[in-house]
Parts: sequence; C-alpha cells; structure tokens
Amino acid sequence: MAILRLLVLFMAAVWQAQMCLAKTVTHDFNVTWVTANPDGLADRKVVGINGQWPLPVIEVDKGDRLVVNMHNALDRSASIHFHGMFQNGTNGMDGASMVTQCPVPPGSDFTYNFTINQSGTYWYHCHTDYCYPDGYRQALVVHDDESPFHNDYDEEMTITVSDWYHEMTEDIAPKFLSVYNPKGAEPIPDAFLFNDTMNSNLVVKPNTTYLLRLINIGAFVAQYFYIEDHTFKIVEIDGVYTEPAEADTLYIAVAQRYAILLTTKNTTDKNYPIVTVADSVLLDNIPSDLQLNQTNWLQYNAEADHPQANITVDVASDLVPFDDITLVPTDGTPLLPEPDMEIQVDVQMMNLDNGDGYAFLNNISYTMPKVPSLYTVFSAGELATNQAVYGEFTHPMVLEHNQVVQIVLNNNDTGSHPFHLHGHNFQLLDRQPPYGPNFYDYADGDPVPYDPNNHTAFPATPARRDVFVLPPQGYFVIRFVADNPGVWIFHCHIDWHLSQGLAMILIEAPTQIQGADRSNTPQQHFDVCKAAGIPYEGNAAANTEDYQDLTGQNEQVGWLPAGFTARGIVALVFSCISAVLGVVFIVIYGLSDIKFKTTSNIAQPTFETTESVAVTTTGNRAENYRD
Ligand SMILES: *[C@@H]1O[C@H](CO)[C@@H](O)[C@H](O)[C@H]1NC(C)=O
Ligand SMILES: *[C@@H]1O[C@H](CO)[C@@H](O)[C@H](O)[C@H]1NC(C)=O
Ligand SMILES: *[C@@H]1O[C@H](CO)[C@@H](O)[C@H](O)[C@H]1NC(C)=O
Ligand SMILES: *[C@@H]1O[C@H](CO)[C@@H](O)[C@H](O)[C@H]1NC(C)=O
Ligand SMILES: *[C@@H]1O[C@H](CO)[C@@H](O)[C@H](O)[C@H]1NC(C)=O
Ligand SMILES: *[C@@H]1O[C@H](CO)[C@@H](O)[C@H](O)[C@H]1NC(C)=O
Ligand SMILES: *[C@@H]1O[C@H](CO)[C@@H](O)[C@H](O)[C@H]1NC(C)=O
Ligand SMILES: *[C@@H]1O[C@H](CO)[C@@H](O)[C@H](O)[C@H]1NC(C)=O
Ligand SMILES: *[C@@H]1O[C@H](CO)[C@@H](O)[C@H](O)[C@H]1NC(C)=O
Ligand SMILES: *[C@@H]1O[C@H](CO)[C@@H](O)[C@H](O)[C@H]1NC(C)=O
Ligand SMILES: *[C@@H]1O[C@H](CO)[C@@H](O)[C@H](O)[C@H]1NC(C)=O
Ligand SMILES: *[C@@H]1O[C@H](CO)[C@@H](O)[C@H](O)[C@H]1NC(C)=O
Ligand SMILES: [Cu+2]
Repeated sequence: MAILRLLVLFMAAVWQAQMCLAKTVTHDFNVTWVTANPDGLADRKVVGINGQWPLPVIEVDKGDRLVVNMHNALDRSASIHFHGMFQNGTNGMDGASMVTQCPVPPGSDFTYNFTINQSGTYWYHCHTDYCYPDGYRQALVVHDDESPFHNDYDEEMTITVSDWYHEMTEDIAPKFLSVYNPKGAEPIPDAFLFNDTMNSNLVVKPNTTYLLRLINIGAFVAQYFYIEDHTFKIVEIDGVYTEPAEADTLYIAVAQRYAILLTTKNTTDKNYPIVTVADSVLLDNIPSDLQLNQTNWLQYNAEADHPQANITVDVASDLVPFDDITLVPTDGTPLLPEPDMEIQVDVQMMNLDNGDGYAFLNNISYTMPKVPSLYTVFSAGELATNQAVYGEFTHPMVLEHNQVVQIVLNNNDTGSHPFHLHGHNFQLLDRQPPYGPNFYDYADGDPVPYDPNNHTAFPATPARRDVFVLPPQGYFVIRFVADNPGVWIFHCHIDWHLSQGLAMILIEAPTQIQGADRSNTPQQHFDVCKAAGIPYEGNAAANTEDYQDLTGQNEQVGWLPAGFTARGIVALVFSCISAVLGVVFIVIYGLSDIKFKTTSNIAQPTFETTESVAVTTTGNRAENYRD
C-alpha cells in the first residue's frame, strides 16, 4: 500500500513538474488600426494589437502551448502565420489564408492554439493578401535552457529590421499590379527600420556576451548587417542551432533569422555603429531621399560620441556576407538520402493578358482556390490523394508520408528571391552562384539551371533553414523529409511577389491530415468561413458533388497573345498616354486614375482618363525584370 501511495505521489509530482515545464502562454490580441511614426517622417495608420504598436514580442519556452485569441477589429480580413513553426498535427493553425484557413473577416474571432516543440528565433505575421507590410508583424522567441550555447552568454536581446512604407498596402497594391507597371517594379520603401525605430542605442556592458537575435520582418528588401570593429559568432539560423561560426557581416533576407553571440569590448570609451544597409540591387530605382544605410549604436558609454557609420564600401561588391550554406547544424543530421520525389520548378516573371506583371513557377501563377486547400483535404475523402482536386492554379503537389523530397528551384528571373517553405526547415544542398563577390555572375546572359550531372559536392551535414535566397538566374537545391502531414505553401517571401503568384502548395500525407489535423481544427475555423461567405467543403472549385470536376475553379489571367513582351506593353502604354496627354513620361508605377480597357484585342486598348495624371520618372529601368 505504501509503495502504491508513493507511486501515486511520484506520478503526481511528475505530472506537476511537466505542468510547470510546459505551460500555456495566452495572448488576447484585439487587432485595430493605430497611428505610428517610427521613422519620424510620416504618421500613418498601422495594425496595432491592444492599441499598441510596435506589436508585442511573443516569448515562450520550448514545449509550451501558445494560445492567441485574435479579435479582428480591422476593416479588412486578417490571419496570423507563426513563421517557422512546424504546426505538427495542427496544420489548421498555420494561418495562411485560403491554404489552411479562411481569412478572418472584420468582427470575427479566431483562436490559434498549438504546442511548440522547437526553439530559437521566429516571428509572426499576417498572412492574408498584403496585410503584414502595414505593421502586422513581430518577433516570436522560443527560449531553451538546453541550447548548446546556453552557458556561453550573459544576456539576450531581440532586434528586428524591416523596410517601411508610408502608404497603406491597399493603396500601393493596385498601382503595383497594374498595366502601368508591366515590368512588375516593386514598390520602393520610404525608410528602413531598426527594431521599429531609428537612431537607437543598444546599451551594453563591457566584457559581456550577448545572444543577439536578428530578424528581417520586412516585406521586400534584404539588409546587410555588421557592427564596426566587432566580429561575432553565428549560433542559430531560422531556429536551427549551428556550430559557432565566426562572422563579421550578415545578409538577412526578408523572413530570415540569425542568432549571434557578441562579446563586448573590455573598454567603455567608445560607442560603435551598428550598420544596416538595404540591398539596393533589389530596388528598381533609388529616390534621392531614401536613406539606404542606417546607423544605430552599440552603446558602451552614454556620454561618449555616437559616430555615424563610415561606409566606404560599394555594397554589392564589397560587403561579403557570411554564406549560410556553409553552416553546420549542431544536431549533426546528415545529408538525406537520394530523394523519393523531386520537384523541379522554374521561377519566371511574365505579363498576362491584362498587361499586369505576374510571377510563375513553371508557368503557373498561384491563384487562390475557392475553398482553403486544407479543407479540401478534410472533405475529399479518398480523393484527397488526387492532386487534381486542389485545382490547377494552386500548383499542388501531393507528397507521400515520409518521402525524401528534393526541390530544385531554377531562376529564370534576374532578381533574387527568398523562398520559404511552411511546416519544415530544409537542408541546403547547393546554390549557385554562392553568396559573395560572384553572386550576380549569372544575372547577365542566359539563366544557368541546375545540372544533376555537374554540381558541387553536397555538404555531408547540410545547413538547414526555412528561408533560402535564390540567386539571379541561378538555382538552389534543397531536401526535406515529408514527416509533417499538412498543406504547406512554398513561396517567395517578398510579399509583392507572393501577390503576383510566386507560390505553390505541397499536400503532404493527405490521409494523415484527415486524422490529427482535422480533430485539432475546431468548429470556430469553419464558423469564420461562414462569416466570410467562403465555402469550406469541396474541391478547389467548391464542388462537393464531383471532386474531379473543376469547372468554375479560379484561374490565372489568360496568356498574352504571342509576341507581346513587357517592353511592348510599355511602348504601347506610353504611346497611348502620350496620345492622350500629349506628353511623354516614364512611369514608375501607378497611374491610378486611368483605366486600361482590354477588349478582345490587346493591340487596340482604349483609355478613360478621369483627371490629368502626374507621372514620375525612374532612374534606370532595365529591359529585364530586375525583380
Ligand atoms: C478592441 O479595441 C477597440 C478599440 O479600442 C474597442 O472598441 C473594442 O471594444 C475592443 N474589442 C475587444 C473584443 O476587446
Ligand atoms: C487548446 O487546445 C487544447 C488541445 O486540443 C485544448 O485542450 C484547449 O482547450 C485549447 N485551448 C483553447 C483556449 O482553445
Ligand atoms: C519534437 O521534436 C523532436 C526533435 O526536435 C522530434 O523528434 C519529435 O518527433 C517532435 N515531436 C512532435 C510531436 O513534433
Ligand atoms: C526591440 O523591440 C521590442 C518591441 O518593442 C522590444 O520588446 C525589445 O526589447 C527591443 N529590443 C531591444 C534590444 O531594445
Ligand atoms: C572579463 O570577464 C571575465 C569573466 O567573465 C573576467 O575573467 C575578466 O577578468 C574580465 N576582464 C575585464 C578586463 O574586465
Ligand atoms: C577582455 O579581457 C580579457 C582578459 O581580461 C581577454 O581575455 C579578452 O580577450 C578581452 N576582450 C576583448 C574583447 O578584448
Ligand atoms: C549611406 O547613406 C548615405 C546617405 O544616404 C549615402 O550618401 C551613402 O552613399 C550610403 N552608403 C552606402 C554604402 O549605401
Ligand atoms: C573612413 O574609412 C576610410 C577607409 O577605411 C578611412 O580612410 C577614413 O579615415 C575613415 N573616415 C573616418 C571619418 O573615420
Ligand atoms: C527557363 O529557362 C530555361 C533555359 O534557360 C528554359 O529551358 C525553361 O523552359 C525556362 N522555364 C520556363 C518556365 O519558361
Ligand atoms: C509555358 O507556357 C508557354 C506558353 O503557353 C509555352 O510556350 C512554354 O512551353 C511553357 N513552358 C513550360 C516550362 O511549361
Ligand atoms: C560544370 O559546371 C561548371 C561550373 O558551372 C562549368 O564551368 C562546366 O563547364 C560544367 N561542365 C560540364 C561538363 O558541363
Ligand atoms: C511530427 O511528429 C511526428 C510524431 O508525431 C514525428 O515523427 C515527425 O518527425 C514530426 N515532424 C516534424 C517536422 O516535427
Ligand atoms: Cu521574389
């Protein structure tokens, strides 16, 4: 009896210990518009949470359950993606609108609820249309007492960097996706923020080691990062611990994260510029008043000078960032075996029949289905394994459980693209050209596709991360195991490119999704669809009778008649503008008051002008998409 009592007590203690270890962290997010002015240049409306912006940093410990009760008090739909979270068994909590849930309409509530079996540096952001550039993004940190470098630092800090627009995305978007922007020139940011502010100080103590988490929560522009006269050690990328690697400069593409160990100097007589430099190669034009580089300070001494950075380098050629492909995960996971399944897709930017610039993976520009793809899995029964039910224009690929999957991504575009896969991190096998002085080597001339018979040796213990940069006209090769049933979107994380269709979906182990993921999807998720007027059963065309009949599915815009190019459209548009206005201008993007009417023949467009149009000039718009 005594033994039994002891056993019961012991079990209770274990249970209690577990409860203590794995707690539930609950956030109530009342999402409303607030006003902010982080760059000191313009007040603007931003997405606030509980009346605040910058948004709250979410902090949890490994093993915790995170519950976020979102109330959408905006005048537009929203959702939250917890970037980098595997959502293993909780695919319905991934937050990608029309992939794993319905966009949450104004006035509705949605509870995200999942456990976190990962650690490191993440972030959360809205994943509905273009909602995160309006400020709906922030860091998510998963602390871990058992990290390999836990005893190697004294304090930790989290810093975000991002691009910043003064206009609302709802005003930017129609000008971006427009016949007047046939080359798809991305909107140029107005500023670059450092932890949602500028000219700030990171107050440090001497002779102290900091774990500094860096996250690019921007919508478009990658940033270089360095600290004058300091080096540091990279110990984590995108939630994957790495063998410490000494570095002085990082290139942080949107959505990427680095955690670094920074040991401060023993002296406190000086403050040092922390320099962030926007990658201007991504920008089609650089307005003269756009400040590309920023100085913030590692402040050892509030009384001492705060010198501006002395930037004497040419960014594209002289700033040589650490090449992430050379990092080695501390868990030692070896190169995965030869793939069971290979997905080879080419990135391309082209125009469709309405004259707008679109983005394609193998000729498909991702177009939202009528039913969120996860809900098609739930309702399709045995047909869920049939790729066709997800529609042609979601670009679906069905993966079998535990297959080794290889993605070969070739870039037929002259811009670079940071690609992200939901639900996984992946091994980085190859990328050409590599980061460094040769990164733009393929940008001129013909694209160089991956050649399986002639490639560099794959690393024995490849780096893993969840966002990897595809070089201009080059390629990358990645591998992962399909051990996470779910519908996962693979997309360029430049939000403008996602809106142009640079995405596809992987339906991983659909039969398994119908188990745990279905039962972890509460009724509230379907209620949100009802409130939004979006069907939540049926194939991509919302057909619940015949899943193989895709009649009525959403389709991408039709192809341009053969022979039309972006250049042709530019010429056409400009000659028409000059006819109408009697003046010739060059366009950045946006002639919002002109309507371009295409009837059956694109060669004879008509224009309606409602008022005279002010048109601005760009610097040098290349013949190709610069991206
Ligand atoms: C959300 O915030 C708005 C504005 O402060 C307030 O009117 C509303 O009552 C709040 N809603 C909830 C559910 O807290
Ligand atoms: C979160 O999910 C767990 C497991 O399904 C459930 O027990 C709990 O009630 C949920 N919490 C909320 C706030 O929905
Ligand atoms: C939790 O993560 C570990 C490895 O980090 C993995 O082995 C395990 O399967 C995961 N469990 C779940 C439920 O995701
Ligand atoms: C960065 O901003 C967040 C949110 O405002 C804040 O919690 C955090 O402390 C800031 N980081 C530093 C190093 O000041
Ligand atoms: C720096 O700190 C280490 C221990 O953290 C100590 O041994 C050393 O004396 C310190 N050096 C200076 C110059 O303060
Ligand atoms: C600080 O001083 C310690 C010895 O006191 C030395 O080991 C360390 O390298 C010094 N750190 C720096 C950054 O100079
Ligand atoms: C840094 O910014 C200043 C001011 O905008 C500019 O003059 C300088 O060329 C910039 N340097 C680099 C490397 O971009
Ligand atoms: C800036 O850097 C250059 C090259 O490193 C150097 O020659 C120059 O003296 C520096 N200027 C200042 C003000 O530190
Ligand atoms: C990409 O370019 C290669 C030639 O470099 C070509 O073979 C391939 O068809 C192109 N891809 C697409 C989708 O057009
Ligand atoms: C893409 O579509 C174009 C036009 O229909 C066609 O000429 C080309 O072969 C297609 N390329 C691929 C890779 O499917
Ligand atoms: C293999 O690739 C290298 C590097 O791109 C190239 O220089 C070489 O010509 C290729 N060899 C063959 C046989 O294609
Ligand atoms: C998901 O959980 C299963 C166990 O339930 C595990 O085998 C698998 O490795 C996990 N996948 C990921 C990506 O964590
Ligand atoms: Cu892109």
